[in-house]
Amino acid sequence: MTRKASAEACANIALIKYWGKRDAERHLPCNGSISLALADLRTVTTVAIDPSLTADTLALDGHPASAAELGRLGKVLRPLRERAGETACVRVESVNYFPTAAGLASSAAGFAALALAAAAAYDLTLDEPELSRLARIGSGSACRSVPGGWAEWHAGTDPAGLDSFATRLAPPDHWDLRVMVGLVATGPKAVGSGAGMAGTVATSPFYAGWLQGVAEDLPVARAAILARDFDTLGEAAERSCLRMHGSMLGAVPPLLYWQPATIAVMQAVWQWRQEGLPCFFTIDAGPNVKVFCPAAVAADVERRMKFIPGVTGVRASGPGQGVALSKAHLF
Ligand code: 2P0
Repeated sequence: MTRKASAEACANIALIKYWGKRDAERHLPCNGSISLALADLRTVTTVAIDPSLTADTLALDGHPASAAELGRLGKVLRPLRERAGETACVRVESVNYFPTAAGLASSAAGFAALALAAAAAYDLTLDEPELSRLARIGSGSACRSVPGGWAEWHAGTDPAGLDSFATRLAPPDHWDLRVMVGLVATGPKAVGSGAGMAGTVATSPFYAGWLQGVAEDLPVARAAILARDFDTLGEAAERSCLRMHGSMLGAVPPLLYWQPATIAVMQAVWQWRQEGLPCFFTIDAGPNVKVFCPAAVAADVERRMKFIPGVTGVRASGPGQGVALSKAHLF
């Protein structure tokens, strides 16, 4: 008999960024980070335990996964199998409802959904910190998609990562901000974030400054979210983004994810703020720019972004929920 479960999770956008690992195998970060889950950038993952299989299978948006992706799947499944006393293989399908591998953190939603769906398929009940740690083993930022809403990933100090998981700072309806994902490129990027982080930690003289700045920005952003202080949060988020990218520029070889259109959006956002439009940007390990603003001005920001040359699309999203089981199986 095949046991099957599906789960749905949202991507998340880091406002205070995660950049650099103290343990690459376990995805243990050098610094804490703070994020907002995005309701409209979702992944659905179905896991079926199938004793007739001789190896795990994984399909991403209908395509067979690479060996590296299967390796990450195995890392997440291993602790669940040990705990459940199971050896049977699984068939996994995951569908993203947004462009993958373009700095939109599709792996975050995917591994959060995988952790819950796989635990449910193996008939295990994990509490939220356990699920968050499990999702982190697949992809670091995935741990923040488990609680969803406004979330903080605690870097932790435990070598095994027991204290490195995300908790919810506030529910999605705490503050009705909008995030506009400005699409600059949708193809896969040349340097993945894992390699980018490793190069920055190992070679950038700016990395120590990055860590010092993030330690100062975390309490500022946390308090600004709780107080719904938009300008303070926005300033901290832009600072975090720019310092993260600055640390990459100091790496050997240097790492630059921006395209001309990335910079055009950044400069437009600064101009719009001067004109009185409340909005800030943030950029992950890719060329796309996310602009966030209060819901009341979202339509104006979206319209303006679409006019910027090189921006090929804008995907608007409000705050999203944490990971949840879904009755809609993919197969
Ligand atoms: C973040 N990024 O905080 C940062 C900002 C990109 C820039 O987390 O190697 O896919 O799986 O731990 O989580 C993207 O990196 O990396 C990321 P792994 P992940 O969202």
